[in-house]
Amino acid sequence: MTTASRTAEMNFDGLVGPTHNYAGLSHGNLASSKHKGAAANPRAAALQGLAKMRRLMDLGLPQAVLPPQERPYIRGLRVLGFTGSDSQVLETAFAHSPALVANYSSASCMWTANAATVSPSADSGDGRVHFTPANLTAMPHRALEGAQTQRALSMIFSDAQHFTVHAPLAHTPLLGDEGAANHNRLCASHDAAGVELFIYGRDALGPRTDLKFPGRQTLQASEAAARLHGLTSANSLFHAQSATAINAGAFHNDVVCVSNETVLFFHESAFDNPKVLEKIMTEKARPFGFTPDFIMAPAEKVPLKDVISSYLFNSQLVTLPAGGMALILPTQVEETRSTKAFVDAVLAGDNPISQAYYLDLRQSMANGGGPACLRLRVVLTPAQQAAAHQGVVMTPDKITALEDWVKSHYRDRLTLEDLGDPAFLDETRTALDALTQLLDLPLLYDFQRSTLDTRAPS
Ligand code: SUG
Repeated sequence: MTTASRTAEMNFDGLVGPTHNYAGLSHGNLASSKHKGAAANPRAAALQGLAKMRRLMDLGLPQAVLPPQERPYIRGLRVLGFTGSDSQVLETAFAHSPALVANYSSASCMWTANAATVSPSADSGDGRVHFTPANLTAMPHRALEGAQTQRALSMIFSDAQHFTVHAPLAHTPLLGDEGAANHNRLCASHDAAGVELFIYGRDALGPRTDLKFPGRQTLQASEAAARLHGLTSANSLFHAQSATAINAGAFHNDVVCVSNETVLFFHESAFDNPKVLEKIMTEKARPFGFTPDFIMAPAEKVPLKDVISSYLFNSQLVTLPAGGMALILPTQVEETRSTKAFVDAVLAGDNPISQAYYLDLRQSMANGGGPACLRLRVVLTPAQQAAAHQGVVMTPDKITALEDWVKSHYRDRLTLEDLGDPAFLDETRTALDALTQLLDLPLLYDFQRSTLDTRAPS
């Protein structure tokens, strides 16, 4: 691995799995509902994701991947009482309910911003990086991810001297946890201690009647993650996402907000009482030696509906090795007049953001996943970078190897009818088996451990 000589933020992108499809599973996610039943192109989706990773590496940024999870998830269907060979389990379940199999076949773990909440060792106080895998309780297809995420993170960050991978929080409406998609971190620079900002959609113990779509992240889950990670009231802050944003289709906070080092880049409608948030954050930042840069898009210049359709704030905001920051945006932002004009104004303005790159991520975008959804940020010291599993760290050659792997194993057209086909199950397993060799993660998947074992995954 190209171990950086300094503390750096490493992006762990979700490698898009071979079952990428449009099943319309996410109520409150307008793109997911709109594309329900459309034919997907898993090959293009995976190649678009890899092209994004290559682009960030070309900018000099460290890059890694999280592997796709096992889908269709046969062991999960066995737990529901389907029996026989793996092919029979799939066929019987599909005959019973194609919609059920769609839930057990989703490639949704590609959006690794939802994989976990991560606190760097500079914040946690015990010298370790802490991970809490998200339970994703709000959506049935995503609620399957937590246990497998925990396993993958435990294999990649196995060194207990440097890392603590917690269990996902319990699957209860009280503790709905969607991971880093509702978590920001402000700091003077990535190697410094900072203030972690948790944005929740719902206080599960308080009354909230103004949501027409699910507020997936609860205050109680955010507080639990902060406690588990050793954060204190000095370096954490909890604030509500606005009902206006959720009801307009911002099902995660990262649809209306992104942070990097001193910058909080957000829409006017992102939060309840944004001025209060700015004031408290400014006070909390002071002992950490920085003043936050709040860059807010006013609703009169950038309508919320343009934000939701273009995913302006689901951009990656990265610190360039030579200094300054760049936005990595979906092409939809360039194609939308109000958002393009706003980005141009930000680039010309007096703030740390000096560059913008527009990338084609249409396959993921059609399910409501932009550049920021596709990555989990992990700040690592040089020693932690060296202690992480090197097989998932990207080099230009490894990206090429993964592109070749996609080209030889992925379909370029997938519909909901295909999900019940045992031949497709075999295809996905052949692909995932080959992947574990490429990433040096043997026995990552349940089907590699034992196809006859019907117990719930560990
Ligand atoms: O959870 N879409 C995902 C998109 C997640 C985006 N992530 C962040 N904003 N961080 C979701 O709603 C759609 C799957 C389908 O309909 O087939 C889906 O799961």
